[in-house]
Amino acid sequence: MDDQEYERSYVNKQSADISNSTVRDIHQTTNRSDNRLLPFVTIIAIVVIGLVVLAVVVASPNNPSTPSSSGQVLPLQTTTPSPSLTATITPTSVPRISLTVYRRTDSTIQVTTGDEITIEANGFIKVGDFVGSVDPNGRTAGMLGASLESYNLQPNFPHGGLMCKVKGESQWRFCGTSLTFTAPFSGILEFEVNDNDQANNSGQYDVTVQIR
Ligand SMILES: [Ca+2]
Repeated sequence: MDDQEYERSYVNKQSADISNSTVRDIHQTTNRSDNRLLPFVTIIAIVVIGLVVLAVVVASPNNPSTPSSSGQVLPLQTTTPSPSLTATITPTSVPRISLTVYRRTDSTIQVTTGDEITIEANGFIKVGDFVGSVDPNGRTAGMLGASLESYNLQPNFPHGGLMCKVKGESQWRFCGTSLTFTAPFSGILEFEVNDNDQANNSGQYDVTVQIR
């Protein structure tokens, strides 16, 4: 090997050494960079995961404590179904007690204090040749408007009309074709035809009584 060859060989060796050293330095530098970045990458990953979890929790529609825009906690909304009202009211059947009346009648119908008594009546009674037949409402005047008070048991009630009371009451009630009243005390119901001469009468009133 002459001097020139030795010089070229030496230069090539130095170049190779320099290249190897550079590659080694770059590799070490890269490793150091990786080692410094690792903690930051880990922290960023944890933060991103945390944000995703928080977003999912906040966006949950069933979250009862989702704050409103004003910062207040809204109550959990519940849906209460409206009740369907299907109850059917069936009227209580009140027994009807029937009897006929053509004169004073002490019935066997017992009432108690506070009972609501409903009486209905129809039919006709001929109260005399002069007046003729009347229904339970009676008649207030005879022919040509003549007064009939003198033929009455109860002067101020229509002649021949149906009257009633609870046994023990001092005054008759005018019943007519329909009357509802409250029993002032307990007792039996009494009926009467407002006519002071019943011997010349014919016919009858058909009466029904309901007690509630
Ligand atoms: Ca009569």
